[in-house]
Amino acid sequence: MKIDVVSVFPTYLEPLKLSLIGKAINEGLIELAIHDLRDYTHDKHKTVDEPPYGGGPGMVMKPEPWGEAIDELVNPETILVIPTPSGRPFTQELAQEYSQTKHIVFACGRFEGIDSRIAQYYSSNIRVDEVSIGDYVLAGGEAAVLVIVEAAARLIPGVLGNSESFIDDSFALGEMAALIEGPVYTRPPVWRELAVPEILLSGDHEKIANWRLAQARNKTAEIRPDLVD
Ligand code: 6GU
Repeated sequence: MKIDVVSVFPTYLEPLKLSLIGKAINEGLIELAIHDLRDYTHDKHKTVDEPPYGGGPGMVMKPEPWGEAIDELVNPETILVIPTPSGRPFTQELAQEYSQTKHIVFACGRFEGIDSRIAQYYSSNIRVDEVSIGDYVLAGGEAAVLVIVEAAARLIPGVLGNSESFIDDSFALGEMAALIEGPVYTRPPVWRELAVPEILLSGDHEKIANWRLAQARNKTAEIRPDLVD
């Protein structure tokens, strides 16, 4: 999988080179390139934003530098992802889809966003996803890209050490579909007078699986009733 990220704060994306994703890059499972939007400007001040037409607060990102950057990076199979609080919700299902995508270009807007003609223009030739990671407002798309790439990358076969370790994730698709994972424990068996539930020490794998499913259902009903049928 190839990932290109365009941003006015390219160093914001450096954490992608750490840990799980860094390892996947070193192993050739992911190819990552980070681009500075200002490299696609031509004026002395490397201008990327201007006041919005129609008035209002803040600044809007000009289409020209974005057009030059995206033209250089995309091919007909690329998905162009534009993180924005006005996008469609980013979900585990979309993470799964992105994990199977050959090439994604992320366009990180700052300020009040990118001139809407960018999404409009590229939509007629390639898939353009305007995506939001939640109901709150960030100062720019960079933090959202960290979230989206991490969620997708760990689903690429070979990226996680143990290929089973995402099967019962909260929100994983499959048997535990749309359930929040229940509590987890490791040694010691008693810590500050708190004991690990006895059933987990029983060695009865069927009983343990049923217990975990019940725990997941209870926790989901309690804190995410919206996920329960
Ligand atoms: Cl993807 N971008 C910004 N700027 N704010 C957000 C967001 C994205 N998702 C939620 N809030």
